[in-house]
Amino acid sequence: MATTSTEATGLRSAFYQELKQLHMSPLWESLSVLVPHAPNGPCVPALWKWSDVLPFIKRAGELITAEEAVRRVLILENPALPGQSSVTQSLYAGLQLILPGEVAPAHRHVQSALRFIVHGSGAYTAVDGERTTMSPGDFIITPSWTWHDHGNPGIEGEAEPVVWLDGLDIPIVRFFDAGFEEKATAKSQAVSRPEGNALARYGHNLLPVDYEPTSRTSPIFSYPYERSREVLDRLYRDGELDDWHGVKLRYVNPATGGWPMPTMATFIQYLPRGFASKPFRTTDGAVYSVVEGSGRAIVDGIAFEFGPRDHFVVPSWQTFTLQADEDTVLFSFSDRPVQAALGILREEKIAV
Ligand code: GTQ
Repeated sequence: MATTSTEATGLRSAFYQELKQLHMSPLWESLSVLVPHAPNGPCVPALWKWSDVLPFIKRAGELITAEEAVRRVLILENPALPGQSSVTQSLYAGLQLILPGEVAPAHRHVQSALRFIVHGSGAYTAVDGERTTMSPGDFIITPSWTWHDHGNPGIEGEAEPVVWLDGLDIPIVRFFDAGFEEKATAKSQAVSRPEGNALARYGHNLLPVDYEPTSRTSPIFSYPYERSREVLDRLYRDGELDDWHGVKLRYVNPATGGWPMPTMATFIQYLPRGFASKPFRTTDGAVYSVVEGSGRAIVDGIAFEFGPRDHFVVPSWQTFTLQADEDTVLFSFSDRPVQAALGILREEKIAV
């Protein structure tokens, strides 16, 4: 028997070698990896402390201008995916800096982008002729294929450097090999609408009478923190605390009730001081930005201690709990709309 098996092994590896020349391979050698019993991707959980990151952001600001860089961003790479510019297999995250007096020139691309303001106020992003001024905790959208430029009109020495989290579906678009990009001729796009116009039209449970959605993306570009924070507070006071999520809300496209972007879901969540969630797992791994408070995420038994402006990533299907030492607000984003559209999203609230 042993001889036969050794002989078989030898014959098989010779066969595999020959097969390679035809650019073919035997499924039975990789079946359990290709069709895993449960998600078995390479991503690991990781934490980026603001105190570690900030000095590097400042140095980037000294080394290159926003204009030269086009986008002066330090990418958050999953430690298990070095060089892939990915924080999970489907998501990109980065921290973008814009200094007073700078402009990041107008361009457009197929990739959808979200901005979550981490530090500083007074910079703007312009989409569709409307500028939105950024404040910490605001969630801002750049829809697929829309012209956008960023600027910080403040005076050097007076105005603040502004840093925000960029969340893009770069790996998804790369996966489909469907990326296009164009540079605008003008550095900044012309302003054709007053600030707040989109929020007035679409953000008050009303819509212009003849409005028909023309894209899959929310017509609101900005979801100000003030409003989200107020709702979290109110719902907590009304007793709506989930054992797994605390008070967790999803941002919506007010014209459809669906996700604000076709490829990325965004959430804002409140965990009161002393809250310890029950364990949870979901196939939509997510990137978190800590707005207020402190505590820890315990992912597969490893604790990641977080405070304001820290970022962390929880990969697909890894069991995690969230604990708050102070009243805590977390923003997060994931590829949930894609998984939901494909019918492959799975999540589990684990009872203990
Ligand atoms: O602001 O347009 O972090 O195009 C990566 C690619 C930001 C942007 C990023 C981009 C942008």
